[in-house]
Amino acid sequence: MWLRRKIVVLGGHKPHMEDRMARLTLYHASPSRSSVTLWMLEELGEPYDIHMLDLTKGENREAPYLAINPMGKVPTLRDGDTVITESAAICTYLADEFPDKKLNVPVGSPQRGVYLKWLFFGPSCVEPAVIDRAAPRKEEARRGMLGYGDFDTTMNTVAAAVEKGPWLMGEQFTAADVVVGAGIRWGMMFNMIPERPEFKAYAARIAARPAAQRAQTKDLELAEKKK
Ligand SMILES: N[C@@H](CCC(=O)N[C@@H](CS)C(=O)NCC(=O)O)C(=O)O
Repeated sequence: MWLRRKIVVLGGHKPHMEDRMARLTLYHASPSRSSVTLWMLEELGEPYDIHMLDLTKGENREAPYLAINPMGKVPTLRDGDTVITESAAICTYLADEFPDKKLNVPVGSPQRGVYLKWLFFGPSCVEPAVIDRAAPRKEEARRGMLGYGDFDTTMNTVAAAVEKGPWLMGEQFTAADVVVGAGIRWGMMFNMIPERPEFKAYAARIAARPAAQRAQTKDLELAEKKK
């Protein structure tokens, strides 16, 4: 069947046998927003399969994929019978599902609220602020109407949070750093976010993480294979 044939087995840290299906499958396109979740899976270190979709061929708009993600977007994560879409939700889910990996702040911890704030801040504030700046709206929306307020306040808020570091939650690296950190790195790469010292230092700390490096290498290999 279409969805089965296209599965590429890559595994997390350790590649596993081609005939064994991992618990987790990422429906992915390289490079794309889905790369955030590829990085998250590498941080997690659990085995996973990758199902590649070619967005240029519109495979994400074909019926079998729309059946699991009606938005026709990547990423989608399958964990057994559970299907999760939205990259920040996937990162949140994985961190909570594998608490021994210490990538979440558990329910009951006094810091859980702040952790959730950052997980939502990525898609609610950082991403729309950057996209609006890159492709300004014709009629300038009023600050109060925009969920993120304005670009500078959004960026100042993240900068203040990562200035001390090393991570958003202090000493603990969490899924929130994957979500927000990916946005900051991506924005700086395309000159859509100013290269201020707080962001440069934060991005450098991220770039030094072996999991971030593995994810980047994998993504480049996958993009190359597509050609
Ligand atoms: N809010 C979604 C956005 C996902 C998204 O826009 N993915 C793009 C790739 S960067 C996509 O699938 N585009 C293909 C399309 O819309 O046809 C998330 O964060 O997961």
